[in-house]
Amino acid sequence: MMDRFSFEVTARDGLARRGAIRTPRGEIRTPAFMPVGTAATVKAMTPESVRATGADILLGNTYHLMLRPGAERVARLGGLHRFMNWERPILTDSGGFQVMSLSGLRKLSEEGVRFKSHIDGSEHHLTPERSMEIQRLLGSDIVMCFDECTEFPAPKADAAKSMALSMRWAARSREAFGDRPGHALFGIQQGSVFRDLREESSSALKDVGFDGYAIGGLAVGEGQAAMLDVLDYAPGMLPADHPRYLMGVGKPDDIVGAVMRGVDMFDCVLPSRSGRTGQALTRRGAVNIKNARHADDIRPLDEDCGCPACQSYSRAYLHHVFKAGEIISSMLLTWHNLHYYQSLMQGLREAIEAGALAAFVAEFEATRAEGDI
Ligand code: PRF
Ligand code: ZN
Repeated sequence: MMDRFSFEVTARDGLARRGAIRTPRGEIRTPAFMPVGTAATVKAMTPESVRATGADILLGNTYHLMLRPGAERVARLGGLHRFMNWERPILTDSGGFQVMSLSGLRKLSEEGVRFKSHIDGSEHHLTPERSMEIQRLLGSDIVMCFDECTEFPAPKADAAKSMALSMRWAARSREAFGDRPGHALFGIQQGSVFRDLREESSSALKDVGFDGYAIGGLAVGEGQAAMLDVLDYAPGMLPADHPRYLMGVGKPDDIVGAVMRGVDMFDCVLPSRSGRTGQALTRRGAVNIKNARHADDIRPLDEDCGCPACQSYSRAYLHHVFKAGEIISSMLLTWHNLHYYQSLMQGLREAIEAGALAAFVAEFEATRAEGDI
């Protein structure tokens, strides 16, 4: 049925999958990268320009939007899609992760999390039920379960306790979400770097049953090698006929490694945030546009990039506008970075379709330099 949420794997190469998530608001080609639009904007970009980079879906945040401008207000204004002028799918994170990383005083209980806003110090309570309500008010297409991201490192007993709480919250999230045709609810696997906890978490989630399954609690300081060790087994614990989403990841090589291990969806602030701090991510590696050696360089960031920053501007100009603190610096570097991420995803999708992922990855690795180029 047209108005339902569905996922189809259309090609495989090793463990990697090429697929399509279909929603009433449009199709999401997987493997997919979701630009982060935390506060109802992908910073420094218009929605039209985000779409022009090739994005099929954005990520929004319960935590930020509940504090400002407020979920009930967004609902009165016609929902997040209309509010921010993005009519395609939106996935919203559930708030718990952002509470722990951003808010002031917070108190965790079985019920949920009490916390003080990082904006004005006001007091709030977030529970699985309230998180589901906020994400419904926003009009989110893909809703995330309310969970606790276990800190790293954590003793195994603590990781087990935290994971068990997240699994009870997942069941409450499922119950509160109800039946909403055309909208999806994703469970979130936790368990830190412990294989048996990851297994326990997956079976708890599968018992409840979700439309998609996320891998949470990674990219929290364990390092790439430890993350990839977990990804050697974690995706395989999740149902093959549903999308798998690795939350908050990552650098281009993290994404490539995770796609090879069977992950379908990603989000990360890296391309947008580093755009604003003067770092361009390219096929050949990172370019630090602040560096004085770019001041007289007439070349673009990347000769082979089709983005507006590379088509029409020199490194010298990008260096100048960054040093001068001009707004266009953030705009052009963010555009380039998001374009690079989306072209990487397109390359991965085409490689999987062609059964040529190994060659694509070899080329990806050979082209990249460590450090600044
Ligand atoms: N849980 C939620 N959001 C997240 C994470 C998580 O574990 C992570 C971990 N990298 C990023 N964002 N709900
Ligand atoms: Zn470019």
